[in-house]
Amino acid sequence: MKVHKITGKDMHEALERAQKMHGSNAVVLGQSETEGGVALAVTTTAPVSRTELERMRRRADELFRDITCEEDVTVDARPSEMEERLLSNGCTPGFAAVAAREASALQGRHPLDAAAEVLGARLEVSHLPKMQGTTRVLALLGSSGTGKTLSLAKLGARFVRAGRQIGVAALTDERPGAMTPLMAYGELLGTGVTCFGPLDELTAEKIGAPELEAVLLDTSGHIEDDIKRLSLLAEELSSKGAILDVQLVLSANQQAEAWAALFEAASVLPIGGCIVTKLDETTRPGAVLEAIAEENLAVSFISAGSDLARDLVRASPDVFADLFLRGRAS
Ligand SMILES: Nc1nc2c(ncn2[C@@H]2O[C@H](COP(=O)(O)OP(=O)(O)OP(=O)(O)O)[C@@H](O)[C@H]2O)c(=O)[nH]1
Ligand SMILES: [Mg+2]
Repeated sequence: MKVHKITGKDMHEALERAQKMHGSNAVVLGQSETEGGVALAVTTTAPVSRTELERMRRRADELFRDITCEEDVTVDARPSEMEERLLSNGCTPGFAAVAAREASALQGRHPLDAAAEVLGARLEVSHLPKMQGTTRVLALLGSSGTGKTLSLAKLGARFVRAGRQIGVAALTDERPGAMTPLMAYGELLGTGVTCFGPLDELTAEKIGAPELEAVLLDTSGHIEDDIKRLSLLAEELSSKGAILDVQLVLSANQQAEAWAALFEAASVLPIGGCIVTKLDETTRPGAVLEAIAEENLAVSFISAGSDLARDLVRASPDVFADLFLRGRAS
């Protein structure tokens, strides 16, 4: 698939030249005024998909932008291997094109090494360092069924293994049976669970500050209610020298609209990072990573399975590059 730039002193002449050079099947992708008249971007290969049409249009824009470029030039609009991989792993054409351009500008590397370097740096890694003398309340916020409770249990297991002194608490909605899994995890971790019902007062003391180093706080999955309660908790904790660190739990197999709604609603809270779950249940992990990168949010952990000990992996540039380019974390 090629995109050609044709110029003429006016539209009529440019169209005539396009037809003469590329036949009557030539399709005009775009037009632009030039100093000497008008420029057209044309192709003779009909795009097979919307994505391909978008890519061709972008190439046309590039041709128009480059005012020093000779007339009647042709550029190859075939996507690079990196772009192909990003598109098939769920990224948008715009994201793929910009990343590919940045990678091709890196000199002296194998193209895939350059791609990994660019993509690994697309997202920040969120760290959860120990804070001497301050309780960090890590609240897991996300819509129902995204994996909040299981991620909390996996995180808890990591903290306990590392000898860190933690507590477990939950904002509950009083659904019968909703707390059963978390109660079982609390027993397994040896922490128990402090539950806060919709009418219970949330205080720093009740949640475990300042004694505990960290408290893992599960939420109910009713985003609006959870956010209201977490906003009050943020104020309460900061007045007592503790901090609230909200981790957004995003399931990789959700629709982009669900992630966007969560980002928007949670923007009033202190967001420390994101936990991406269910990466084993999508073939397009690039979509959720791109959505997080667009929000300038960091990622703390990723999850690709329900094994308590094995399936929570620390985020890193290598993990991001693998997900973008290979569609899975190695
Ligand atoms: N395959 C897979 N399953 C997961 C993953 N994370 C969680 N699950 C499963 O997803 C289901 C929901 O997980 P929960 O942790 O209960 O989700 P939740 O967000 O707490 O759900 P609610 O409390 O109802 O809002 C469970 O069956 C988990 O085992 C993952 O990374 N991969
Ligand atoms: Mg839950």
